[in-house]
Amino acid sequence: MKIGIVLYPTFGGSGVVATELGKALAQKGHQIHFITYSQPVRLGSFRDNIFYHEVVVSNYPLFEYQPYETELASKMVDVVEHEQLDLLHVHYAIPHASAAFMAQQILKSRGVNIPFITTLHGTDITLVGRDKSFEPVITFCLNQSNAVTAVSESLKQDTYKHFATSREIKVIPNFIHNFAEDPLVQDLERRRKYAQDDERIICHVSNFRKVKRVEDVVRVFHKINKTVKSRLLLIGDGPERYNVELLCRELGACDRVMMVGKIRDAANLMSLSDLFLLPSQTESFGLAALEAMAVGVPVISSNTGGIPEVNKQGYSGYLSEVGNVDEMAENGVKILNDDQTLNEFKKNAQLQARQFSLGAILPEYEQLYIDVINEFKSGLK
Ligand code: GMT
Repeated sequence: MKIGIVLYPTFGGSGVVATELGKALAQKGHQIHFITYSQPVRLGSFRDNIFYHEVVVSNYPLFEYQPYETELASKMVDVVEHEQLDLLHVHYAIPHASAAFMAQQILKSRGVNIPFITTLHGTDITLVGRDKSFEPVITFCLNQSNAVTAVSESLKQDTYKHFATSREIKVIPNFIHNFAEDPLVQDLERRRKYAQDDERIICHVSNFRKVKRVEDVVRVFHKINKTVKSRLLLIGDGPERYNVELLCRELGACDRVMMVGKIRDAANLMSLSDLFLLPSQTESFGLAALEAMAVGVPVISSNTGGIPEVNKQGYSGYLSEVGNVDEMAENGVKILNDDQTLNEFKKNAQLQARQFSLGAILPEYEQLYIDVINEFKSGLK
C-alpha cells in the first residue's frame, strides 16, 4: 500500500507512535509518505520506502497566525495526486483531521478518491479538544473520517463522553519494539556516570507540561530518597521546567537531580534506571511508561485515563490517585528497598510491556487499512 502519514514531528508520543508505525510499515514493503512541518525526530536516517514531504508555511505579513491547516491540506492534495496514495492516516485530530477532510473533498472535485483514518492520541480529545471552540470541528471530523482509532479504551470512552458521535472507534493500543535483552542487566559503566552503585536511579520523561505534574515527580523522589538513597534523572524539557528547578532548590534536592533535557534515544538512558514516575493529571495511554517497562523499569503512576491499561497494580508497578505523592513514595520504597523485590518488578514490567509488542499491534493497523480501502472502494461503486 502507499500510505500518507500526517503527524507532529516532535518528541511527543503521537509523533513517536506515527513515526515508528511508518518505519515498521516501510520495512514490511509498504510505501510511506510522512507529511508534516519538519523531519520527524524519530525518523533517523532515511530508509527504503520512506519519503518525507515538508509543509512550508508562508510568512505573509498579513497573517498574524500562519495558515498551517490550509498549507497542510494543499500538501496532502499534492502528495496524494502525484504519489498516487491509497490512504491517508492522520495522527492527532487537531488540525490534521480537518485538513484531511478538506484534502479529501478537494481531491474528490478533481476526480481522485481517497479515504482517511484519524487516530486519536490524548489531549486532542481530553484537553484541547474539549475546548468548546474546537468541539464542532472535531465532532464533524470524527463523523467524516473513514475510520477512527483511539490508543486506549479509556480514550475511546472519553471521546463518546465529550463529543456528539456514535461512530465506531477502534482501539489499537500503542506499541513498542525496543526491548532490553535482559531486564536485569544494566550497563554499569554508563550507569556510574549518573549514580553510585549503592544508589537507585529514578527517572521521568516528558514534555514538562502542566498535565505531567513534574513537581509531583520531584516530591515523590524527595520522599523516596529519605529512605532509599537515590538520584532523579529528568529527561525532556518544556514550560514547567523553571518551576521544577525552583522546587528542587526549595527542597534542597538539586545535587541529586539531573536534568538532561531533550534527547533522541531516551530509552537508552531509561534502561539505566530502577523506577519510572508518571504522576500525570491525565494520560490517554502513557507511552513513556511503556518504553520504560520494555527496558525493565517498573512504574509508579497515577491511575488516570488509559494508564491502568498499561501499568498493572502490584505487578509492573503501582498506581495511585492523582496527587497522592505520599502513597506514590511509599510504593516506590516498597519496590526499591531490596534487590529481590526490585528484580521481580523489573521482570514483570518487561513481561507486561510484551503485550504491546510491535509484532502484536502492527497487523491490526494493516488489517484496518485493507478494510478501510476496500470498504471505501465498494462505496464508490
Ligand atoms: O495528547 C498529548 O498530550 C500529546 C500526545 C503527544 O503527542 O505526545 O500524547 C498523547 O499521546 C501519546 C501517544 O499516543 C500517549 O501515550 C499519551 O498518553 C498522550 N498524552 C496525554 O494523554 C496527556
